[in-house]
Amino acid sequence: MTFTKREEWKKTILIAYPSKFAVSEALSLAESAGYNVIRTVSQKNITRSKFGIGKGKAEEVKEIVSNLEIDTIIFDEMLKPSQQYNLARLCKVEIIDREKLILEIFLERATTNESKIQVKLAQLKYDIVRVKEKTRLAKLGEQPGFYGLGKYDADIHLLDIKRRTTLLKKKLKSEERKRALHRVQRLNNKLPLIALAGYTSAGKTTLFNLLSEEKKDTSKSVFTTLTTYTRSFLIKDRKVLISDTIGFISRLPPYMIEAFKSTLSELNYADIILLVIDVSEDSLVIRKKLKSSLEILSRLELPLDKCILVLNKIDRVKSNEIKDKLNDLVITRGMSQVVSISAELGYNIPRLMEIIENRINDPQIY
Ligand SMILES: Nc1nc2c(ncn2[C@@H]2O[C@H](COP(=O)(O)OP(=O)(O)O)[C@@H](O)[C@H]2O)c(=O)[nH]1
Ligand SMILES: [Mg+2]
Repeated sequence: MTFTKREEWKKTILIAYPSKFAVSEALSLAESAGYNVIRTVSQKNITRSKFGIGKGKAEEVKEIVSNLEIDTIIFDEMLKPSQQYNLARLCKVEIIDREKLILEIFLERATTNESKIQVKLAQLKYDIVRVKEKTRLAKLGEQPGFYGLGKYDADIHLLDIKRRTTLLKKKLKSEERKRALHRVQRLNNKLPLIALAGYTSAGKTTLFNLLSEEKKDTSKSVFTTLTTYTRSFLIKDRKVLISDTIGFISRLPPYMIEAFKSTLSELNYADIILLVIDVSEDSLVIRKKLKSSLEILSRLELPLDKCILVLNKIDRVKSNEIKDKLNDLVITRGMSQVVSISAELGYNIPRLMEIIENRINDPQIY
């Protein structure tokens, strides 16, 4: 995954819908799961019955797989086990569909026991339909052991999955009890926590790296390196924590919601949430993403007044468009502050820091 060198990442073809948004989101997701996408194949309809894509396109993909020595195909849509199997059998490589890709990322990002359990539960849900398909195919005399349906041990069957599900649900209950305790500890820490939220590819990680590297906290405190995704940094000598989250993902199947929420658990403890939006996108996309971001935050019961709206990638917006785009975002009622930045170029970061500083010095918060 992400900790290996890029050259060691799996060589991957991405099959996605042709929209710019769909492709860029899928690329970011693939990248954060450690796949090296060297070719993107787009098709309008990727929900066809046999292979997901049409027969001709599938043959084309097969060619590319063998010519470029591809290891994996990422299919940016949910595939039925039979489709996944058919395509894998045709192309002779593993097919990672959208659900599987998201689950891999969740697993990598799950930091608490609770979120690990949530992700495992979601994985078992994903597996169960595939094990069923495997049994069905085996009865038909097929040998579904390779590629398509995952590398399950032969002895993993439905009963085992059900047993594990029951066990995990029990563990989950006890973890939920512990969570209350964890929250109390967090409050005792007294270190302000800033969490990053927003859609994939908005620039959260870029901003996270910028803030935590530039204003690095070099003291040898236990908090200096919490996890890969939470670091501490200094604002005018005051130590604060910052957490990068996986962020929001579109088209999430309902059974993954709990796992998704738990990968965002840092948001629950955050004093400040930086909601990062990519303003280089079309106004329509921006509006849509902002709207659903606010919906997700409210579903997670996170108060909007904790949020600072960070409009990122301002370097890619023409100056005459900036005003229009900002006017367009008047729907940000309830969000007390808005700041435009470029995380890549470091533009307006002092202003962002100032806003954060004022927030954490607000006696209403502490
Ligand atoms: N032009 C420009 N690109 C940016 C900016 N911030 C991030 N990016 C790019 O946007 C892409 C996604 O950024 P990333 O931080 O991984 O997004 P995340 O998915 O929200 O963590 C990367 O290719 C970044 O280099 C910015 O301010 N300006
Ligand atoms: Mg990121």
